[in-house]
Amino acid sequence: MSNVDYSELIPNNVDLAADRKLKRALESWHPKFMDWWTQQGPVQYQDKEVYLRTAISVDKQGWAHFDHVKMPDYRWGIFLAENDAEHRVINFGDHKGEPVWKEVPGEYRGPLRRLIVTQGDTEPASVEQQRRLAATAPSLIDMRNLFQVNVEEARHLWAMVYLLMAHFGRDGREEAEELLQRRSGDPDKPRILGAFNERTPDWLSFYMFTFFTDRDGKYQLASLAESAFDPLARTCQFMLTEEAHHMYVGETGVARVIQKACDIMREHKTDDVRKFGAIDLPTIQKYVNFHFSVSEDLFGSEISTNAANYFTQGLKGRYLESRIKDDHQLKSDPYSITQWRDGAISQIEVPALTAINERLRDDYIVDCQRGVDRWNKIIADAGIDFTIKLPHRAFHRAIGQFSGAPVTPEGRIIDAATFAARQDEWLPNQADHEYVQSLMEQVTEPGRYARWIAPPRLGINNQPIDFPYVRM
Ligand code: BYC
Repeated sequence: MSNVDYSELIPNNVDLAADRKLKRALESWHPKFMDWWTQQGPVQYQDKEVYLRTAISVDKQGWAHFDHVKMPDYRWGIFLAENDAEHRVINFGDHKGEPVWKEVPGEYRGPLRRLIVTQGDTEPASVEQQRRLAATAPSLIDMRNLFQVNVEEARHLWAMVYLLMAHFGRDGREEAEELLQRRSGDPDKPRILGAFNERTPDWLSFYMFTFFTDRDGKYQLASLAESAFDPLARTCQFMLTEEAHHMYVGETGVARVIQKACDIMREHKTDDVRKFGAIDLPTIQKYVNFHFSVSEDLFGSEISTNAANYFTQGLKGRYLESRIKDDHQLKSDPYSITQWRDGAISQIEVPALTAINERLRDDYIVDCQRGVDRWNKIIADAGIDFTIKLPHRAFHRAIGQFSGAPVTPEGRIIDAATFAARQDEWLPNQADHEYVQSLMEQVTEPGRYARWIAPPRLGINNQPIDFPYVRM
């Protein structure tokens, strides 16, 4: 069933009407979700009409419908990718070759619930992190993109809550409540993963977040899309379709900030673009250093028995598992990782099964580099001698073996005191934050942009860039 039933309070393609108990559970969660959205979703603008896309089908072609809607009227629904569970077999781990599961096997209830809750927790967290940004949106199209990302992250929360309520009984219902109780950055009830408790105080941070942190989302969702638990796999497959736009917002956002810096450098023959109200390339590099390192932490420890177990049990695979040419069980394969041992960085071979997190991080880094290369092309095309670089994987880490290691962005090991003293050179310092913050001003005239960012090349859904994306 690919078309979505919109006659229900909760649009869905999972035949919710046929399961009255589940339908009641979800409908009783709905007002609590709306309370959370009202209190923790975007500040102001809830009464404005926003040009949003809504999923109307899960077909690859034509899954989305665009129209002006007020955010509280957005139809948050439950969409699973096409059902081929009858034919799909498990791709990896000890159950390889067996039919995928439509229900949760009793012995894997705990770890599966944990994975779903961790994934679910990130979604409302990002909405909370971004809730004040509209007040300083650099243009209407940017404001619209922010709101699009927000409503879809909230839909991803629905996706995980559906799985919890449909497959984990009372425990799942309790977890669904708690997903609305934790708060990004709250010391007493923080969100689960580190990056989701950081602040997103300005638009450069927002673009970096959607480039780097949403990309962790892509890789985690792709790994969960391999799961033997079919409802989780299909949920994540459809979430990936929406996720692509979020990374596009990040990549093009940073690209436009770079473009503006380069335009000013050329026009005024100066590196001091701050004098002209733009963001200089060294500051952009510092933001890259911060967001990349914090997002790398989201992959967990390099050597992880949790990840090995998830893989062996068939709960979470590798990125594009079926395209990898090996036995998909990793009983004896090695994998080379970068290690931190006795204050030095070296390569070591470890059992591939234990290095699943690191392999995913490696795939992620390659993907990040591709985007950074595209940013660098803008700089090179402007004839400017500057290269944005991803910092070394050991730089500024808080999770895994490099946690707290005093390593520079170039990968040079220094003593801890020097590292502490020089951090301001590598990460956005207070003055950088204050400068970027000082540029943040709201621009709401269609087709006009704040002076620190270039216009986008393309509009949304073939609309012109000066379209009224938010009706103010
Ligand atoms: N912060 O073996 P380890 C997205 C904990 S983003 C805090 O290293 P494991 C999105 C870990 O829980 C994608 N704690 O890790 C993006 C464990 O705790 P216990 C979100 C952390 O379990 C933008 C201990 O450290 N989805 O969708 O192999 C906007 C040692 O565990 C962190 C997922 O993450 C951390 N960074 O892997 C909106 C997928 N890292 O057991 C949305 C689901 C580790 O000692 N989650 N710990 O209590 C997972 O697959 C895994 O939980 C992780 C960790 C990859 C996160």
